[in-house]
Amino acid sequence: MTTPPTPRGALIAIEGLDRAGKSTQCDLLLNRLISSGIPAKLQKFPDRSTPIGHMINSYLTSTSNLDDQAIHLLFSANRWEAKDSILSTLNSGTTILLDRYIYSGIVFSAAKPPVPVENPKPLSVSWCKAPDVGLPRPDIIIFLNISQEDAEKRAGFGDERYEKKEMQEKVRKLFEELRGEDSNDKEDWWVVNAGGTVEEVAEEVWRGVLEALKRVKEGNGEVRSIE
Ligand code: NYM
Ligand code: MG
Repeated sequence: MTTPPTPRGALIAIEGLDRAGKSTQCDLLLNRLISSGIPAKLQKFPDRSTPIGHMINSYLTSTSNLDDQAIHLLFSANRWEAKDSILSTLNSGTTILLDRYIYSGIVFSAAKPPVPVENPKPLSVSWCKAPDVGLPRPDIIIFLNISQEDAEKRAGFGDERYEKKEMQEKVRKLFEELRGEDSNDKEDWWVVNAGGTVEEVAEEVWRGVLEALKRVKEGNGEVRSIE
């Protein structure tokens, strides 16, 4: 008698602006999955623990300066270096929660103000997406949507690069564009109102997770790729 193959894990991306509550929700979700008997693992991007991650960390904490294109490609390389481990983890039946993924990669780079000499125009969304084409595509992108007002009520920004009001406003707009315009991926987005209590948000996030698990069950077992 042969045992049926283990169904693959789901690939679930959690996205949102800074202070939307992503890390809190990822921790709660990880516990809930595991206590429901669903093997799961968290993968945070940027992963600051690798050599590429160290370079990203010094850029974000402003101990180093990098060209806008170069840092963009490092964020993408930081995902590529995790690709094999993501795929083998999923194929062994473990679900992965991504705390940020290519979508943060696209919008944060495209939101940067142009530098007149080096970049007379902002980096375009299509340029920013290109290096991520071919990476594993999430079964769902759970977007923690927080209003400007609610975001402002939360504790102040940290002092990392990008944690400034003007930048966050551009990021918000670009996330909206990405969710609306990218008709190819439209069905992938699961927008959650992140303005509620931690428990309320966790409930809506959980419904997104159930949807992702259903998609995996109904799919052909293959992990799709970013197109
Ligand atoms: N960020 C994150 C990017 O600019 N590009 C990327 O590809 C990713 C994954 O890094 N402000 C930005 C968004 C955040 C910053 O993330 C650090 P975190 O989640 O605070 O460690
Ligand atoms: Mg941060």
